[in-house]
Amino acid sequence: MMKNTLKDAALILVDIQNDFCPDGALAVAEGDQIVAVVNRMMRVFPLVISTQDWHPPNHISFKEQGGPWPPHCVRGTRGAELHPALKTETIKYYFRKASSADKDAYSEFEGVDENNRKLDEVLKSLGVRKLFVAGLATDYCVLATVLDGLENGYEVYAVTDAMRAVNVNPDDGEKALEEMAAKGARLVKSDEILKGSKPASAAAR
Ligand code: VGL
Ligand code: ZN
Repeated sequence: MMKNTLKDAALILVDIQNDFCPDGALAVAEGDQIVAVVNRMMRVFPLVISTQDWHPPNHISFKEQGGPWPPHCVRGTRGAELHPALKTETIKYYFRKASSADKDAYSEFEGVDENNRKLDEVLKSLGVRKLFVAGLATDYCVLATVLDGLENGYEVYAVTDAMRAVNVNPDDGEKALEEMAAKGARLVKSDEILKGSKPASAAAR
């Protein structure tokens, strides 16, 4: 199904960080279970990008500042680190977002890499046309990133078994998937991607 279609594709790994995994500060149920799935998927993509929620200690989204969340993903802490089992060898770019105290951001399109480049700029410069989005959490940063990807003109695939939801309300994750699909994203399973795909050559990365 996906044969030969991943040449101009990027795998975007959204916020696979300790604080969004069980025992983390903003734990997502089964958040850690996606790690094995994304580790398997990476090898068929010519480009893999990882992102992080990266807040200062007094961030506006934290309850003490009137925000909705417990403190999480504070820059430089263990909770903000990527899950230790995530394979990083093929990750080419790292983006971080929501780094200033007075502004929150859910979409990874608002983040910057180590050279202060925006995600859209890097993707366009590399000729990427398709985004495969996985990560945490389905109902916040994955949703916002998928919708922004569509708005920025990409063909967007949401890899449904490689994401988990916060589910403040029990069906938030389901609703997020419905919204993605309604706006034009394609919902796929990691197996469908892996089935017809050969490993990407290291040179392509
Ligand atoms: C996220 C809630 C707060 C996310 C980030 O990465 O989905 N959710 N900050
Ligand atoms: Zn956050």
